[in-house]
This record gives sequence, C-alpha cells and structure tokens, in this order.
Amino acid sequence: MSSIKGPAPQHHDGSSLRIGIVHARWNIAIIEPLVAGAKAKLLEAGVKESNIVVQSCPGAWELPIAVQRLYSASQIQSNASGAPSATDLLGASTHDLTALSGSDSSSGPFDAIIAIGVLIKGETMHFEYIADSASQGLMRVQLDIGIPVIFGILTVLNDEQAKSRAGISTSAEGKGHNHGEDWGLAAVEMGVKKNELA
Ligand code: DLZ
Repeated sequence: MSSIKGPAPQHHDGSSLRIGIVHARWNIAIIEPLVAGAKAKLLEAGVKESNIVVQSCPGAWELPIAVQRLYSASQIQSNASGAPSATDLLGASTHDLTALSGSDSSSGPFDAIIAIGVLIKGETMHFEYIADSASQGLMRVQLDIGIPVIFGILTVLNDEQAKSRAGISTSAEGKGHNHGEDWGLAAVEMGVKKNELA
C-alpha cells in the first residue's frame, strides 16, 4: 500500500523559472543526495540547468542569512548590469558556481529558493536550538522577501533516519524516500503559483 503522507501530486511547468538551492555542509553524505534529488525534479519539471544556482553555507544555522543574501544578490544582479553576482556576494568563487550549477547561469531574481540542511540529534542541546532558530529564520526570510523558501531541513534522531529520508538507506526495509525530490517539486509549484497567489 502506498503511503498516505505527502501532497497529492500536481504537474507544473518550470521552464520559465529560476531556482536557488542553498545547502549546509554539515552531514554532507546526506546533503548530497538530497541536493541531487531536488535538482533532478527541477530539471524533470523543465527548469533549465542554467537557471538553477547551487550555493552552500557551513551549517543549518547559517541557512536563513544565506538564503536572504542569495536572494538580495539576485535582485541586485537583475537591476544593474555589472553588479556583483550572487556568488560573489556569498563569498564563493566563480569556479565553485560553475562546478555546481553549470557554466551559463542566467541572471534575474529567483522564483523560489530551497534551503537544505540535516540536523542529527546529539547529546547536547545544539539540535533543539539550531532546528528552532533555522526554521523560524527561514519562515521570516520567506515572508520578508515575498518569495517561496522551501523548508528542506531534516531534523532526525539518528543516522539511519537521515539515510532513509535521503533515499540511501541500506536497511532490509528498503532505501527509503529522497525528500529532496519533494522539495524540488514544491519549489516549482510555488515558483509558478507565487504570481497567481499575489
Ligand atoms: C554545531 C552544529 C551541530 C552540533 N550540529 C549540526 C548539525 O547536525 N547540522 C548542521 O547543519 N549544523 C550543525 N552544527 C553547525 C551549526 O549549524 C553552525 O554552522 C555552527 O554553529 C556555526 O555557526
């Protein structure tokens, strides 16, 4: 029997969209398949490779400011030719951007940004503080900039839960489901609908 969890599927054409992905680098073995899953669904929905920009920050704590800066930079870039690129403002090299998102990135403000992080509960209170602050921060940034920010933070109790939610579990129950794919679909849907909802 299929799971009752998750949104009823809808198809949306992402061919006119520009999407940002910002991911934390903590727990990178889980982050990488999540980013790949999100990107695969964006491409499947018609988003052009050159319109997908991938950036990183150290941990989930930094995701709200990274999303906010990435969006502001994309606005500046579209308003003034010769302005610094989103990547320059976040401090990464052009080489990093090219490696992650293709060599011919277009410009213009993003229609949606996906924030991806993985918090695995440890023995201290870090998990609770970071999960709470990052989720509240992302909601605040989303409402401040008026652009959908997709909540791609896994908050899990152990490594196995993380692997299962990234679709890379090796357990007898199967490899699990890659939640990054859902985040990619949500970004396309909200990117398309943000103008209809205005
Ligand atoms: C410090 C920390 C800890 C303990 N755990 C995680 C984690 O599971 N996932 C994650 O994305 N980041 C973690 N961090 C790092 C913080 O998010 C942040 O990068 C640092 O505290 C520096 O501000």
